[in-house]
Amino acid sequence: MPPPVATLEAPQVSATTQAVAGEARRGLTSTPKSLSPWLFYDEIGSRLFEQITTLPEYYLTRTERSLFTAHAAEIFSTLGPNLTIAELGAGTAAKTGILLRALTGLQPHVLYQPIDISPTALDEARETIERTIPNVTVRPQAANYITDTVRIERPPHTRILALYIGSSIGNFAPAEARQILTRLRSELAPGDALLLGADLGPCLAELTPSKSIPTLLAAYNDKAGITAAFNRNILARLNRELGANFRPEQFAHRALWNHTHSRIEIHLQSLLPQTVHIPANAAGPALNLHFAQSETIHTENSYKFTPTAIAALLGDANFAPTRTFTDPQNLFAVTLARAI
Ligand code: AVI
Repeated sequence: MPPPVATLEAPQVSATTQAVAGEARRGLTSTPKSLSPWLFYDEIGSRLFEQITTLPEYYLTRTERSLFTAHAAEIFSTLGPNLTIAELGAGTAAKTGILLRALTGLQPHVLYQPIDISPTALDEARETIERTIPNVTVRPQAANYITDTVRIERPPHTRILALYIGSSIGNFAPAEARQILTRLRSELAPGDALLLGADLGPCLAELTPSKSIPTLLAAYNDKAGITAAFNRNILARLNRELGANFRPEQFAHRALWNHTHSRIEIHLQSLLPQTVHIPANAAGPALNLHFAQSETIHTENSYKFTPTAIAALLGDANFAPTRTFTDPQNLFAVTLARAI
């Protein structure tokens, strides 16, 4: 057998690690410093987010779920028969079961197409839905709906109901949000529909009652500190994946309401002057990052909407809102819209 040949090939770096390295370099060498919220969702961060959705202060998930339970029958009677369902950013599809179960009561078979960047979440979604809801076929698609065009299958004689729920739309700046909905609309035909979940803003002139700013702030500053752990995990992830030496406990979790932009902003604030090292990687040479005391890394925006703003966003993407469902406290809105 010939001796192994020494090669000068670079060590293999996964596409994800390369993207993490690129985003860390972009965001942490910018002024002000920022990191994109997609970095939250590694395995640990996804688990922490699941915990957030069960917190007493985080009203979003349970309120949207209660709206689905209360209005699923009405949503499907408005839409009529022969639907197939596609979901952007489905994750483990925890809330979607309510809608699928209601639909299987109205048509003999449902094709459900969850789309998500995480193959593990999609596996879990398929396993749970097919095990617990008869007559649903799950056809998952691992894709990044933010950057890639997704394919939505249309069985003969069916219309598509696209789901974009959980107020994920709120984690994008208005122009990006319009782009996501416009790209989704390009996969649909007139007469198809969209169900959009969006968190409502505080102190809204057009809604009585409307939530208070303290209620909103509490959802992002929970007493158990899970949101703080979720936020700091972004630094721990850079340590794990890039060999950085962040000390996450030296950064405080900050969530504040930005009235001008109608958004919650999440930051990590340096508690002292400090320097952090990130070794050289596929994205470039080593970095020594200096943090002044109180300097922040902006890690997320969570936009909050008025019903008028939701209608305008949908209209810009060629959807016409047909019904909006809100809870008695006007915390959250689920809007049904027709593709036009
Ligand atoms: C996923 N997204 C809708 C959440 C939100 O409320 O903006 C992410 C989150 N960030 C902190 N807590 C929850």
